[in-house]
Amino acid sequence: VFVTLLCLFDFGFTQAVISQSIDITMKGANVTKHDEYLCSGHRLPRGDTYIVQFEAIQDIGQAHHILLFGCSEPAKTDPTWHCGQICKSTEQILFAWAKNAPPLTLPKDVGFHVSGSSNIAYIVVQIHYAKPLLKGDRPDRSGIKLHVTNQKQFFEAGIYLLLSYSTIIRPQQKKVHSDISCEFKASGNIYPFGYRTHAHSLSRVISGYQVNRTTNGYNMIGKGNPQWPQVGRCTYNSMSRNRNTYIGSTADDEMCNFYIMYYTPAGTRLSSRTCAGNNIPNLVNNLPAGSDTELPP
Ligand code: IYT
Ligand code: CU
Ligand code: CU
Repeated sequence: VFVTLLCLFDFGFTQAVISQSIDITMKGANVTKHDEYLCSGHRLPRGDTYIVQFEAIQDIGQAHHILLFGCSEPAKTDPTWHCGQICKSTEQILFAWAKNAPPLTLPKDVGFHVSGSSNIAYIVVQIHYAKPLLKGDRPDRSGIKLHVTNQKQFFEAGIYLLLSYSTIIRPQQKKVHSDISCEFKASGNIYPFGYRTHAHSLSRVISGYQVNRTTNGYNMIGKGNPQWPQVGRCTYNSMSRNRNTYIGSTADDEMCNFYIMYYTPAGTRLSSRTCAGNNIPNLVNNLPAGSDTELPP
């Protein structure tokens, strides 16, 4: 393995590295209402491309959050659209930005593979605008600047999403859990290096663990191995509500999402991208104390 690595490094120094940046921005969004979700699609340059850094571009609109999705084809060809649908077929989340987040540089030798032989030819940017534009403002062009290279990276980045779909949160409860667990095998080592949690107003804490089934150890996301079961837990407080709450997409519903950003040696990316539901309840029974302790606001 060591020799292979050295060869690759040598190769890297003799090859010209072509780097560029690509702006994935709204193509002039007219925001007229509060809480609008608008989308714009961008065709990527042909040929294998590796994203190594994401940086927010803040134009004049008030972007509450920005998401990037990979598509083989976007849902629409309009410059901007109300994003009920993002891609023609399934979308693949690539990056999420929320207010004040600094640029994300991937670890050394890690890239998100897009275009070329990947199934991502387009990137769609989705922006949640909290407020309408002011009178006289020009259309908004906020988005994300991608720093890319055409040089193959030794490691390939991916996102694995843990999510719940069948939880019902009864009213007037101090603590309701929604648990997620899956087991999977990968052909190479998996190194998690970032995570993102997402839920709605009743959510108090979302925790994600990697479980070593040999030692039965529960670690917060760290270094992985090919036997890598994952557990996620969302905890809700419904004391303020007199009705049932279901999983769904509106603010009246709830969600339970734990996104793991990981890298693996190129070519060994996980074939599965999501873990839905509590598939190994035993794993969840032994979650460490503190997994559902409310966090400071
Ligand atoms: C019902 C639910 O939990 N929806 C989430 C997770 C989700 C993400 C993707 C569902 C599907 C996806 O293709 I990517 I189907 C959800 O909608 N999460 C939002 C974004 O829409 C991704 C979020 O901000 O995490
Ligand atoms: Cu938002
Ligand atoms: Cu949501």
